[in-house]
Amino acid sequence: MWDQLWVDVRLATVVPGAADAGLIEDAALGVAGGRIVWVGARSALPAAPHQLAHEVRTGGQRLLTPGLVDCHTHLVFGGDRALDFDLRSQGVSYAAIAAAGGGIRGTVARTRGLSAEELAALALPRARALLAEGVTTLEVKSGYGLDVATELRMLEAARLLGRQLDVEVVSTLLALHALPPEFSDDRAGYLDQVINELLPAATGLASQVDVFCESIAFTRAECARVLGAARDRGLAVKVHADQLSDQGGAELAAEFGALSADHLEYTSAQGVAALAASGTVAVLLPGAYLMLGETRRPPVAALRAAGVPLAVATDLNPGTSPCTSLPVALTLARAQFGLGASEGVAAVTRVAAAALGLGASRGTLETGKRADFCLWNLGHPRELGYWLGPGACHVVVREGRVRLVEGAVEGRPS
Ligand code: DI6
Ligand code: FE
Repeated sequence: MWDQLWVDVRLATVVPGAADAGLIEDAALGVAGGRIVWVGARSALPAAPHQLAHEVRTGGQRLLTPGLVDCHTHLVFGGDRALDFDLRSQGVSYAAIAAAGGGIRGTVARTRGLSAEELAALALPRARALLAEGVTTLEVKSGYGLDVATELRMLEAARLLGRQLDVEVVSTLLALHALPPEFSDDRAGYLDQVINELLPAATGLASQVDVFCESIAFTRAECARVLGAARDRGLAVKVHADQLSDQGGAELAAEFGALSADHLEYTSAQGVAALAASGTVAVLLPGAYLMLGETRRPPVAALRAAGVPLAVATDLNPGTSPCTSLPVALTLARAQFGLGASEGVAAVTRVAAAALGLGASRGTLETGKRADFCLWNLGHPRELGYWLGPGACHVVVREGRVRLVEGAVEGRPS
């Protein structure tokens, strides 16, 4: 007997290449031991529902999709940057605010004094907001400590959050984000500290390493040093690439076999070709594009034509993307970057899972995958990435456990 059988659902498998995100009308989904054990048309079920599973749940003709994967967040931080945003609305640029000691360094100043428990408590409502809208796997980056102890506390906070919310958190050491003030005359010294102290200390707490390759952050050569050291330790790598200018960030990501290259607004044709050759996922971050008033779009048509897989994430962070909803980020990506409906659903499920190296175990509704899925108050996959606000998520199931029903947590209290 299976643990659960869902019937009366319109199910989007999100397998590659299928029309309408692999939609199966009047579908059924069987779950046992936290895994998907059966997917298909209800009419093809091998027996009557109550003979197959202990618990039969009806979806009321709602849309069932894989659980969403938010593959790029900076969820853990102190304070906020509402003042920066107000300055930007008066015409001060992101780069000018950063140069004046605000920006990322402003958040660093408000993060360093906090314990891991305090950081987790501040991040908790933001994480809950993401989960309430369908996220079942979540990436969290460090990068607002810029010293060994605080970076480790940020990673510890991410671990605490995962435990408290009973959700899988993939932790990323954002090893190069900004030059800390105490190293303002000693870039090489900071890199030495990152490579010789931070990376060894964070291995085990983080499974991935990220770098911000940008004119206001770190050069391609500096990033290459850190990515090389990360790779030597067996850590997966990713790159904040070409967000504000073309730094060859996409080429750098490809050179190191990165799981993903993120942002990509200024990526060149060569950068696109490099990503295609390396199989690196392009992660689009439409919240940052919107909030920075950016007008240069990532080369989505060229990426698509080259066969680069496209993911979408919130980039949830205080400076450039205070976005706590992955469905909203998807709608922004569709509106601003021209993603199609099926492409969009895949971008927050299957491809986002691949951007975290988790494509084998989640991101589609196929037998053998983790039973992570969402039931939406929607009727067709094209409606995910259409509404520009909350309210569509009806039930979230993580590893076969019903975790959330219309905003109310079911199961283990958190
Ligand atoms: N790019 C971003 O959009 C975030 N980090 C990065 O490298 C912004 C981080 C911030 O402004 O606090
Ligand atoms: Fe980011």
